[in-house]
Amino acid sequence: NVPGIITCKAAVAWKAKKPLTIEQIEVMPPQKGEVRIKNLFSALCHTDAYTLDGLDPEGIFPVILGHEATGIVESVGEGVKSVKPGDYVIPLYIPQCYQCEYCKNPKTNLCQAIRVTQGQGTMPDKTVRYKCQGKDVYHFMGCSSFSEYSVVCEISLCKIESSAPLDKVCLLGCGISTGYGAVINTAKVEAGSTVAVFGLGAVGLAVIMGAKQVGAKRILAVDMNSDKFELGKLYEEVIMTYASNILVIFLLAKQFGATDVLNPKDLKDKVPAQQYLVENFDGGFDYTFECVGNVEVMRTALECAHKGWGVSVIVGVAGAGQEIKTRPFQLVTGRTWKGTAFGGWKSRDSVPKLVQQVIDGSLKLDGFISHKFPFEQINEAFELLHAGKALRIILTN
Ligand code: NAD
Ligand code: AHE
Ligand code: ZN
Repeated sequence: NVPGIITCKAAVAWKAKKPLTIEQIEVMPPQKGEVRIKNLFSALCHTDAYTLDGLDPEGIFPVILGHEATGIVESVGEGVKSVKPGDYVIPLYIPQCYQCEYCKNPKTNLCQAIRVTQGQGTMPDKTVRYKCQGKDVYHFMGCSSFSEYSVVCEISLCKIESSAPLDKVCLLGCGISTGYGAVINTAKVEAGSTVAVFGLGAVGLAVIMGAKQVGAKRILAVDMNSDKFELGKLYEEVIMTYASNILVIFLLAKQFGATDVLNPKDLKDKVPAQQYLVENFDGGFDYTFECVGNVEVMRTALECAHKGWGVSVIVGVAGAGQEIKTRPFQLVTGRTWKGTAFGGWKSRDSVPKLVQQVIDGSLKLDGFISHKFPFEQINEAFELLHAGKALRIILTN
């Protein structure tokens, strides 16, 4: 039987910087090579806010945001073989087609099969599958998880174990996989290394978790947001004590494995942070990770990487027109500047393995979840993220 149009609820971003509105939308049936999924849980990532704030050069409105989710297949289009209705899935904003030059190159996870149309907010045939009040609504990062139903390409999906905690493994759709993969795949941090992490959101904390797991001997956690968390009980694993907020952040970072903490605002003698770090941390770090999206922090992270061998990984996303700079001498004297997308994971091969690690308990996600909201509270969720008062907020779609 040919699937029909589904009318369902979705959070539509009509314009940049405006709150989303919960709307009734029409979701068209999946075309050739496409899959329609029912989203079960979706989490907010800073990148959703980045695009909603109009900072994304590929940002296009009206759009359905969201790219960190779990779902269940509702129907499949012509030729779809790897999933069937009823399968549990995680949508992947970096697909894996196995055919393109990038999928065939072990050095990258950046499948390019649908990158151009995905960046234009459409499906590969340059049309969209969402309508609201008679108007076309664009796709986002090939996922658009802030909707009851989404249409995604088969290559942008991986099937996962039905026994997985579906309300948690949505985090493997972006932030946690990215931070963890930045350590394992992009930097390939060795045991005994020293590591500095800038930005203690879910991504930065996942870097700390990965660095601890590979046996880093020293992990410096850097953040400057002084009112990051509300006081009081934040989430199951960590009962927040009544301490200064920045201390709460650092308690949390220590919870994940940080051995040292720094709030750059505390640098009394106002030397540049990188100078302070080089002078006070044995000449700098073997690996540094920027998980903020701030080009100044990116420079600091590079310049506190150790002379001769330090590697700095950019994870943060900086807006249109933003550029990084440093003296070439920093690189000439042995530092390496690199970046990561989705932690370097080849997505359809890797995410099911990460889900398995969650099922067998070797990868823990609870500490990253600060709030669980009904879908209708999505605007409040964005406010909390903007206010720096949340880690990952899970929405029940
Ligand atoms: P978040 O907003 O939850 O966390 C950012 C943290 O940085 C906050 O704790 C904030 O207090 C801190 N911060 C802000 N300014 C700072 C400064 N000047 N110095 C130190 N700390 C500072 O964000 P997130 O969801 O963890 O994402 C972090 C970044 O990574 C964002 O830019 C996001 O777009 C990007 N991201 C990239 C990828 C990728 O594939 N490359 C994947 C996911 C997220
Ligand atoms: N459209 C944005 C892209 C920004 C960006 O770098 N995105 C990351 C993922 S962030 C997920 O939270 C990424 O994987 N990029 C790879 C790609 O192909 O875009 C912009 O700024 O242009
Ligand atoms: Zn993300």
